[in-house]
Amino acid sequence: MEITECAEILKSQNDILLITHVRPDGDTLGSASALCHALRRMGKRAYLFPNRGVTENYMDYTAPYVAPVDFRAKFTVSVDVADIGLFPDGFNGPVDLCIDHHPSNSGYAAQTLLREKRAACGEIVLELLRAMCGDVDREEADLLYIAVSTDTGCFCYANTTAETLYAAAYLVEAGADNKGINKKIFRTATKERLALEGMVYTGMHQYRGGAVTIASVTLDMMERAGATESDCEDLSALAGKVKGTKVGVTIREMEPGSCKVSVRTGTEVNASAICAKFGGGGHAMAAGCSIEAGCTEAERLLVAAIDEVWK
Ligand SMILES: [Mn+2]
Repeated sequence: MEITECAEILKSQNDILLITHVRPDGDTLGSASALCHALRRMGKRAYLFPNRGVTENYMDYTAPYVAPVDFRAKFTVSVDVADIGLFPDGFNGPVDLCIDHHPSNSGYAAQTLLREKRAACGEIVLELLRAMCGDVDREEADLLYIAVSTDTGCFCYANTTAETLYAAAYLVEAGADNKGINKKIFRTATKERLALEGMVYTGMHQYRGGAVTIASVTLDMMERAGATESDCEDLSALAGKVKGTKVGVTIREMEPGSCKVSVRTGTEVNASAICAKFGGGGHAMAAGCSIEAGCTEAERLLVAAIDEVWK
């Protein structure tokens, strides 16, 4: 679907409900909130479906857009939601329009605006708002800057393109508070998060001469650090920071005997193939799975799986 086509559809609708994904990140929340703000600027009733997973960092930004319990939607739009399995708790569909950038998008919506090469949904929504309203205002610029910067690790990850940087430049010119947002999201951490990181780094194990680094986040570590869920964003990036690592694995104990695993790789090894051994999947360089075992046993199983996949 063309951007202009999508803009026309939204212009013709009212009472619009915007859906963000489960365990919402800055991209889904920033993109959906910016779209919501722009729709209201056009005189429409628009709200975000109340997502229970919004972490503290994003609450102030999304609060003005959350739907009241009696809101009756006539048109539903999902933003950054690749599949129905990622719907937020309490939402079951259907979805009229999906705006997304995940190559894995399953096509569950009646219509889909998909741009697989875009690093963030925020880039797509920026284009959409420019087509719909001609510009973005300061509030939308902040929200879209959050979207674009968070999905690219503040423009550090390999998904960052010239288009991403043009989008960021446009948003800063439109009044986005890039300094304040960068400080708050990328340069500030709770002391609980930092204590947890310290334990994770200290407890890492390496295999195959340091090419495989495995980090564990146990319930005991969480308790000793006094950490909560909002202290746990992006923990899967830590293992890959160790020099020489080609496969970075993070094992997170969710409850005793049950772990969530995330695998990050370079081009040498397929992360998805490793996770497929445990019924999981994802992208070639970033994948995940669950293992019903404690962290120590999960680590043993993962080392064996990596040896099978990476001969
Ligand atoms: Mn995204």
